[in-house]
Amino acid sequence: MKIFCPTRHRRHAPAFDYSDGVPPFEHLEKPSRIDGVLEGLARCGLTDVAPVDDLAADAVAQLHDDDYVAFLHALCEDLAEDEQFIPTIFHDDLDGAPLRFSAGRFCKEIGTPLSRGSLEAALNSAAAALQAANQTADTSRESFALCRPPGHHAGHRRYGGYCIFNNAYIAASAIVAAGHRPAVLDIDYHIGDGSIEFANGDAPYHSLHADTRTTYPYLQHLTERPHVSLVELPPDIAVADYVDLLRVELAKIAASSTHLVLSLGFDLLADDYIQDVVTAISAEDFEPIGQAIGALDMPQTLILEGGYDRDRLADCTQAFFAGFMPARADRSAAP
Ligand code: OKP
Ligand code: ZN
Repeated sequence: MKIFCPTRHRRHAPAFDYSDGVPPFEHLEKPSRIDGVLEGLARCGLTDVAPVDDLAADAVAQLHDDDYVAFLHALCEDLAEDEQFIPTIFHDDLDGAPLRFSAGRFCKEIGTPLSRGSLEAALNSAAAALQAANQTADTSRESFALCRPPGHHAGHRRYGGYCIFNNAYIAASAIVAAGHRPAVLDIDYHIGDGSIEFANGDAPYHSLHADTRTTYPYLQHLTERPHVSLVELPPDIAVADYVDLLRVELAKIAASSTHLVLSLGFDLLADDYIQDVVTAISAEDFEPIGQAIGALDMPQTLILEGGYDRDRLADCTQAFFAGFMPARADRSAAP
């Protein structure tokens, strides 16, 4: 499996995170997460790492709105090297306001502070997704993009939830452009409310996620619609039940699509600090999850999303690929 690792992701390094009722705290969507994932991959012998230096400006311009991308360019350029930017005002009549007071048009959550390097890092993260998708489309072999910042909360014209550009749909769009029919399957603990904006008949969206009403992004009226399949996880879910729910989505995807784009978050891990409704999933439990997904007999592009327990990310990654890689091999050996 080829691994696509962005080389500029450290340019985005949010210092503080914000949540209701607590003082600002250390931001855990941090550069060292990638080191944890790489360590887990190496333990599985997965060391075919391609560094990605590119910026996917064209692919991002095709997916996201022009005024949103132009805003990010102008803002990041305006920031001092050591500055972290969070908007202060949010209402619907900010068009034409001074640059720093217009950000509330696009920012939907203040736990995603931007810095001078954030745009460069987000474009580089999108480039990793794009290269992984192109490699899978060209060779039918699985690829893994170590995207950072993550992407599934980023919509056409909004950032937040640690996400700036939608890496999974950057990948899906490239696979569509190559003439295939991908499905996006999101196993991050959170729903990809950004990804949902991009779901369509060419690239449907499937997600298993914690209750969206009581967990980020706290959406109260989310419902299924054509090309969007949503599975809410019950509290304290354990791996056997999780894999049962997962198999139902995998069967739907097998019936409708030719390629898989996997939004791979490791924040399903019990007690990841981000969980409002906790799971009963251990690091080792990622093995049967990886196994079930790897057995889906179609080319797969994996896109990193969340997972914030820096000390256990390597264990989660190792377990996932200990299940995933043998399942890929078995499936290619099948007659
Ligand atoms: C990004 B990803 C909850 C605060 C939530 C944002 C969470 C972003 C998750 N008290 N802060 O892993 O889906
Ligand atoms: Zn998440």
